[in-house]
This record gives sequence, structure tokens and C-alpha cells, in this order.
Amino acid sequence: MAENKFDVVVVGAGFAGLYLLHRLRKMGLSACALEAGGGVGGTWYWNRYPGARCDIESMQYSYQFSDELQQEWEWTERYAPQSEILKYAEHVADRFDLRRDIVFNTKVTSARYDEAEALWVLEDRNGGHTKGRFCIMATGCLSVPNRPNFKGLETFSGPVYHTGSWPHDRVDFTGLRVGVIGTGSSAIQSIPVIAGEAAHLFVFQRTANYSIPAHNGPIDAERVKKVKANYPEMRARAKTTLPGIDARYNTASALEATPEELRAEYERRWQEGGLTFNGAFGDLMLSKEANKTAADFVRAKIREIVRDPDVAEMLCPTNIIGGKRLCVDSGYFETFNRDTVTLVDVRSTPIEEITADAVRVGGRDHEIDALVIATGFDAMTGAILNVDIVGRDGRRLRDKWADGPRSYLGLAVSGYPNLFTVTGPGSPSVLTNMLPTLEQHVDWISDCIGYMEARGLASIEADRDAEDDWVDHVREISDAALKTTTNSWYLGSNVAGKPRVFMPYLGGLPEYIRRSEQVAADGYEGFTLI
Ligand code: N01
Repeated sequence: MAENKFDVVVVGAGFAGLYLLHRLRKMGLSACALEAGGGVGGTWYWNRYPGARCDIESMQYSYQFSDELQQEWEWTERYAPQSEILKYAEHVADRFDLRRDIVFNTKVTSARYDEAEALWVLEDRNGGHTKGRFCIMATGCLSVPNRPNFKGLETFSGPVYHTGSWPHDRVDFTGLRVGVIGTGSSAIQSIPVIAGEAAHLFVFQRTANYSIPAHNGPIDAERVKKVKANYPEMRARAKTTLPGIDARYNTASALEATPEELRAEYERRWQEGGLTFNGAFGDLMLSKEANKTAADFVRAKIREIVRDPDVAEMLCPTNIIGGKRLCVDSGYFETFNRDTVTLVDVRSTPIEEITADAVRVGGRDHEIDALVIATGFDAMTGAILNVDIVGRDGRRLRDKWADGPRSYLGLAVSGYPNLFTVTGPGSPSVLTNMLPTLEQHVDWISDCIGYMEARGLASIEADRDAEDDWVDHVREISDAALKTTTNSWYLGSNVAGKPRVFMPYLGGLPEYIRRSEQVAADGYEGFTLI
């Protein structure tokens, strides 16, 4: 690394960055990853909040590029906790000897394309410069915490934590009065755990959310044996489903089912637990009426679980189910039966101010000793635009994306030669099982670089027309979708001033794989290679 010049510079050493290093090294290329954190794992390095775990089953949320790896690794729970997923990332880094190509504690601040030299020059916060023929942004979709500007936050005298940037040392809430702002996945996972420790917990809810029980527990040894004996078949099946998860998706219409059939199917899925609840019927995300049958079922469950009818009503979501990402919980709704938990509505009266010792809502002070901010992320574009990316003719990506992201396949951007984004906006990414999805992107990008190396090509750039067509295609699908009728981080509506554009590709994983692989098979159609 002495001369800081590589064939490829990767930004990020999460799951995408790790696999990229492995692939590129196997191709005989020199590569280095610049990582802001002090260790590998990306999302799982930063999100250490109490209760953090994956909402996709362990046997599927894992790499498939190495059969030895998937055979030898032993998951202990149906849904792996954050600590185990982080250990897995660390194991992968060690097993494939990747750490020697990673520079930790190195936050990239800018990436400029030097046209004369045909090189990307990356500058980092430590004042370092790293050059590469290719630059790959493996910066993750949910890696920049969204920190709303709460009036008076700086005057709060106790500790303030953001779920997306949690301290490494255990935080002990025993005996404290704690406030949690937000009721998304991170809050819904952490609230039951924090409530178990705190003297009192105030939950500040702006939008009630749908959550399905995880029914987490020790992993079923028989299932592990079965999956491991047939891993390739399971991975192949997963790739044929819209979200890339091997599960049973019912194609029948909810509108044609009898009330008994609806109830039986929802109950079966509620008891099974997890995200595939929304696979109960084929038209839940196509028809509002069909969607309402599932939403009504979950609302009835909330009313059954939560004893205080007023609190139960406050917890019942009114928007469609699956508009925001569905949450998966362990005892979330039950937590509101504790005398020590208070739900505070901040929809009708938003948080006015945070004082030295309280969160003030509607003139009333809710006194707390510690505050947890669970307000999510500047998703999909946040981490890419945090780096000041300057392409050909000095054009800043921040300017190009001022009205929303524009990308060809979520992989490359016109005007930015030899720059790739893993699971970028315009790809299915966050709507799918991220591990296999990012592997598909890493394979696509690595194969593309291999194609160029074999032919002595120096530069690849997405064509403007191809990019425009892809952006139009992504938008047409989104415009017709029920999912885009709900405010969510998919739309950027959670971040003040962010353009309102549905960012991921809603066409499903199989169609995306088909299209992106066809582009490659046609000699990278829609790209100019020189
Ligand atoms: O963030 P969110 P998250 N005043 O944006 C509220 C993944 N993930 O970190 O809905 C008051 O979903 C906001 O309210 P509203 C998963 O993909 C996965 O929880 O905007 N409240 C909302 O309730 C997930 O979807 C796992 O009205 C404010 C909350 O904060 C994604 O990460 C675990 C507010 C933010 O919810 C993001 O989840 C955790 C304000 N000013 C996360 N601003 C797994 O299980 C925002 N809110 C793998």
C-alpha cells in the first residue's frame, strides 16, 4: 500500500466491501478498502443498540460465494443478533485474509476523477490520498444516521444515543428514565430490551407501525442440516422470488378468499413470524382493499395484546401494511402493558423542545435521564453523497442528484467513468435480502472489470440515454405501486429537504437480475467502453 495507488479503491468494508476485496484479489488486481469504522461489518459495526438483530433468517442472510464458508459457519439463533453477524463479518475478513487490504478509521471525504491520468483520487479525513483506476462505493444503503433538528437537544444534560451509531461499550439503562424517539425497526427492536432495564420508558411515536412477531429462538438443528445439504437449491429458489428470500409466497387474491380463509392464512403466518407475513396473498401490495384485510388482522392482534384500549388504538397503524418496511419484533406490543412504559403521541402535537431533563410535548415535560434517538437513516443516497464525488468536467454528483438520484441499474452513473455503486439507488437492494443482492452486484462489477482487463479497455461509462431510460423505468413501476403511497425512507421523505423520489427498484429481484445480466451478455449495452 506504500504508493497508495491501486487498480481498485473500494469505499467501505461492510459485507459488500469484504466480498469485493476477495473477488478482485482473486482476479489478480490490487485493491484496497477505505473504511470509516474501526472494524469490518458496516451496518453491523455501527448498529449495536439493544435488541439489534436481523429480520431475515440467519440461514439466508449470509454469503453464498464460498460453499465451505456456508457449510462451516454455525448460526445459533433463527434471527441472528447483531453481535453474531458482526462476528461472522470478522470471521470472513480473517478466513479470506482481507484485513491487510483494509485501512480502518479512514473516512473518505471526496473522490475526484482525474481525466488526464484516468484515475480516481480519494481524499480522506486523515489527509490521505488514495488513487485507483476504478472507484467502487460499497457504502451501504442505511449507513448515515438521520438526526432531525430537535430544538434544545444540545441543552439536554444526560446521554443521547442514536441507534445507528451506538457506543461499543454496553449502555446500562438500569434505574433510569429513558426516552425513545421513533417507532421504526430500530426502535421496535430496542424498546422491549430498554423497557426491561429502565425505571420508566417514554416512547415518542409519530407514526404507528406494523410489526410481526419474530418468534426468535435457538436455531432448529434439523432445519440447519436440511438447508446445508441443499444450500445451492435454496439459494437458487430465493433468486426466483421478488425479495430474494426463499419462503412460501401465496399468489392467490385476498379479495377472493373467504373471511375464514383470510383469518387462517394470516394466523398461520403470524404464528410462523417474520417478514413473509406479507406473502400471505398475491395482491396485498397491489390492491388497497386486499391490503386492508392484512392490516385489519394486525390491528386486531394489537388490540388483543395491548390491555389499555386507548394505548392499543394509538399503536394501531392507519396507513397500508408494507408501505413502510414491515417490522419484526420480540415482544414489542406486549411492552406497552408494563406500568413503566408510556406511549406519547407526537403526531398531533410534535416534540416542541428538549430541555435539560425532559422532552416537552404539548407543554408537558416528560422527564428523562437518557435519550435514544431512533429516527433512522438518510437512506440509499446519504452515504454516497457524503463523499464529494466529482466526475468528468468537474461535475459534482451532489449537483447531478439535486432532484433525486440518477443511475443506470443502480450500478453506474453517466459522467462518472470507472465509478461503480454497490446496491445503489435504482437497484432492488433494500427491498430484498441484502446479502445475496450485494453479492450479485459485486459479481456483476467484478465480471465487468474482468471483461475490460481481458480486452485492454481502460474506461467504462454509463450512457446518458441508458441512464435516462432506466430512471424512467424505475419511476414508472414506482408510480403505479401501492408502496409509494406511504411516507418512508424509501422516498426520502424522512429527511428534511431531501427530494421525494422512490429510490429502490420495485420490479423485483428476478427481473433485475435478468436485465442486468442481459446488459453484460450484450457487451455492456448502454455503456461506452474505451
Ligand atoms: O428508521 P425508520 P429505523 N419526530 O426511518 C421517527 C432497517 N433496519 O432505524 O414514521 C418524531 O424506519 C419516524 O416517524 P415517521 C430496516 O430496513 C433493519 O427504525 O417518519 N419522530 C419513525 O418512526 C428499517 O426500515 C433492522 O412519522 C420522528 C422513526 O423515527 C430501516 O433500517 C433493524 C422524527 C424512524 O424509523 C430504518 O429503520 C433496524 C421526528 N422529527 C433497522 N423523525 C433489521 O431487523 C423521524 N421520526 C435487519
